[in-house]
Amino acid sequence: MLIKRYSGNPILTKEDVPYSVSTVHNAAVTKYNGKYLMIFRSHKKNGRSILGKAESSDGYNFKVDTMPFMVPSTEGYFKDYEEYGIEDPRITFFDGEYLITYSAYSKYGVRIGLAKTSDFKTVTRISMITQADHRNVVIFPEKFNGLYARLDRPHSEISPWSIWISFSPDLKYWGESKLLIKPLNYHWDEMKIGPGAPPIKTTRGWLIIYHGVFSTMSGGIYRLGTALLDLTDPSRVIAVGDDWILQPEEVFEITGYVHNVVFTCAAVPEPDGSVKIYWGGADTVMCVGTANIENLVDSCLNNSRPAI
Ligand code: BMA
Repeated sequence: MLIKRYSGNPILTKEDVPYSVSTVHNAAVTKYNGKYLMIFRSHKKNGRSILGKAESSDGYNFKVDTMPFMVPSTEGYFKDYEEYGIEDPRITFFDGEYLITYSAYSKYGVRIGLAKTSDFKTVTRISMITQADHRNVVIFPEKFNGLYARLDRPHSEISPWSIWISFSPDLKYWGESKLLIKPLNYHWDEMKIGPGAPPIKTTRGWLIIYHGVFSTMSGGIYRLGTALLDLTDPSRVIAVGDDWILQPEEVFEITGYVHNVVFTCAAVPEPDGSVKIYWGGADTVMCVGTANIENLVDSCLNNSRPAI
């Protein structure tokens, strides 16, 4: 088994939140000031989402702030595009700042917002960095040829829910987009795929943990898989693992707000070569597990499926 589930899962539930929410899931996690900092998504009881903050000294036991960290904007440009809620944050540490991407829902569709913070007390919105029908943007922690890079997931009828890469000189304006990985027919990820955790640098390439969905008669099943991108040119796919690395198995992954979901927005590499992978269980609770990074890379390289 590549991922060892933490025996104390779920690590965070709505009972741990001091304000009224009905779920705690799809969280970003990063290290900040020697601690683990988590920004998690919660459904409010009107069905729309907000982001909360929790802190931990060991990555397993989290304490939630008394107030939400980010709620839909009530002013200016952002207000129109966040009206239906903000979801699924991802954090990348870059040049002393934490870049936070999140899905912004409104009557205009789903777009990706970019915000930043350096202290997790105040947060500044920078820009909406996609048009509608994009989700799951993860920013690389390094530049390539002077450009920021991100993985994203536009959706269209001809090329549904696939993983692309885009580049930017300033984090606001993105281009040079290229399709990297498509869902594969009659495969665990055949319906849709999307970037999960921000890319992890390894000696053999950028390790990508992504989600894939298989449609069944009782709804979709969300699982996690791996891919490896070239270290100096991440628009080159080295491999996409054939097998999933995690699927819903615990009761709190199988049933909940949305049944049969494991969905990741965060993986925190540790100095000992392990990685803590965080995932939302059934869109209801937060879970964590550990894996060895080299083992994930080996499994991706040794048993691959075509990228496109
Ligand atoms: C996706 C997103 C995720 C969610 C998943 C399963 O489309 O909405 O936030 O975890 O569906 O419901």
